[in-house]
Formats: sequence, structure tokens, C-alpha cells
Amino acid sequence: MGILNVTPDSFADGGRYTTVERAVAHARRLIAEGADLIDVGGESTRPGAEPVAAAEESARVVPVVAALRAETALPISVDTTKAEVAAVSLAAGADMVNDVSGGRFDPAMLPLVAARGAAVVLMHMQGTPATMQQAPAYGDVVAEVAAFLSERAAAARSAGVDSARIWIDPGIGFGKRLEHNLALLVHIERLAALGFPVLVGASRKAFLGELSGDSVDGRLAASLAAAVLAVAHGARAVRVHDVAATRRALAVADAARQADTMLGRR
Ligand code: PMM
Repeated sequence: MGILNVTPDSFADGGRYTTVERAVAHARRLIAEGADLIDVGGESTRPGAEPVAAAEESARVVPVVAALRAETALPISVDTTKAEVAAVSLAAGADMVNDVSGGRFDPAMLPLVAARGAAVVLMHMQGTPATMQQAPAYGDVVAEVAAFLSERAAAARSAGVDSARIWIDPGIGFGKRLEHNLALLVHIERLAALGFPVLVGASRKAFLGELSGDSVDGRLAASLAAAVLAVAHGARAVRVHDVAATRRALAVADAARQADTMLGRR
């Protein structure tokens, strides 16, 4: 999943793709580098970010979704917690809603996804973007995230979402300290056991800087390590800024998994 943030303030790429032309040009690059899916976001969810009104968020994402739809058959997802934004994005040609609140912030979200027959990513977050990094605390982080995702998937199904169209995501960096992020990365199998494909977004995030000492723009090597760990532990997709490098790294992780399967070890 290639990241296309059309925000002025996202932590890694805020302000870079704020015109439709620049956003589409970047999406073309992500596609040329081998992205299977493009995630368009119009509201930053970085810690402490201020909420954006639905009209403003729609004005950012809809022209980009429409322009992309006109030139690619690849699936397009829209990264939003607002049903109003999701509705106009799906009408403009998006296929999937990536909701970092797991459908909790807007009660109209899951019924909308169901009515449109769209796919959905349900992500775990402790707290809200405004508060989530203040004092994240868990007993058993993997068990708590798994229980949350299981409950949100059940909510999506009871709203009428096709279970074959549900993805789950541990929400790396969303109300988590370094050790929580690391525990989740190496226990993705326990989330995959819920029966839904797992998406993981670790690209360029702060915990990688804590480990490597790198600034946001220098976190490629650490991001590749995180993507490989995630896939080696059962993630089916990774949400990344650097598609070409990630594909090359994942070629190794995928080949290793397949070799294991061929040898009958999994
Ligand atoms: N991370 C961000 C935004 N959206 N969506 C999903 N499903 N998973 C994530 O980990 C995730 C997300 C924050 O990163 P960005 O500012 O680079 O978009």
C-alpha cells in the first residue's frame, strides 16, 4: 500500500503533495515502483494533530481520488474516520476505506461501508490522535489489540460488511510506546489468527527513530527492517512511503516464506 498524504501537516510527507497534479504525479511514481494499492489521506493523524472539518478533508481527497480513478485500475483506499468523506470518496471511485478509528469515531461509517460494498481497514488506536501518545498503557498489548480488533470486526459484520472485505491493523504508533510497537510487530501471527488479513504501517514512524537515531527522512533502512519483520510474522500488506525499496526487501521475505512452505515446514 503506497501512502499518498494530501495534507499540509503529515509527519513524513506533509505539504509535499497539496495540489492535485503533484499528488497524482506522486501516485504514478508509487504505481511505477510496484504499489498494489494507493492510500489517499486528507487528515493528518500524527500525535497531537488537530482535526480537520469534513468539507475541507473531502476537498483535499476527492479530486485526487477521481483523477487517480481515471488513470488506474489499482484499488484506491481513502484514509478517513468520517463517513461523509468516505461516501464522497467511494462515489469518486475509491474501493476501500482505511479507518484509523476502526469505525468508532463516526457511527455512520460501518453502515456506509456495508451499503457500498466497499472494503475496510479497521485499525487499533488507544485514545485519539490528540491524546494517544500522552501515556499509552497496556497489560498485555498483543492480547488487548487482538481483542479490540476482534470486537471491531464483529461490529463491522453486524453492520453488514462482508467479512471477506475486512482487514485489520495493529496501529503501529497509535497510542503505543516503543516496546508496544515492537511486541506487536513480532506477534502479528496472533492478530492474523483472527482470520482477517493484517495490514501494518510502520514506515518512517517515530519508534524507528528511537531505535536508529535517524530523522524522519533517514528512516528507510529501519522502515525496511520493520516491513520485513511484519511480513515474516504474517502481515499480508504493508503501508509504506518507499514502495520500490520495500518491494525489493519483501521479495526476500516472501521467498523465504515460500521456501519454508515448499519444504513443508508451515
Ligand atoms: N498510519 C498513519 C496513517 N494512517 N492507516 C493505517 N491503516 N495504518 C497505519 O499505521 C497508519 C494509517 C500515520 O502515518 P502517515 O502520517 O505516514 O500517513
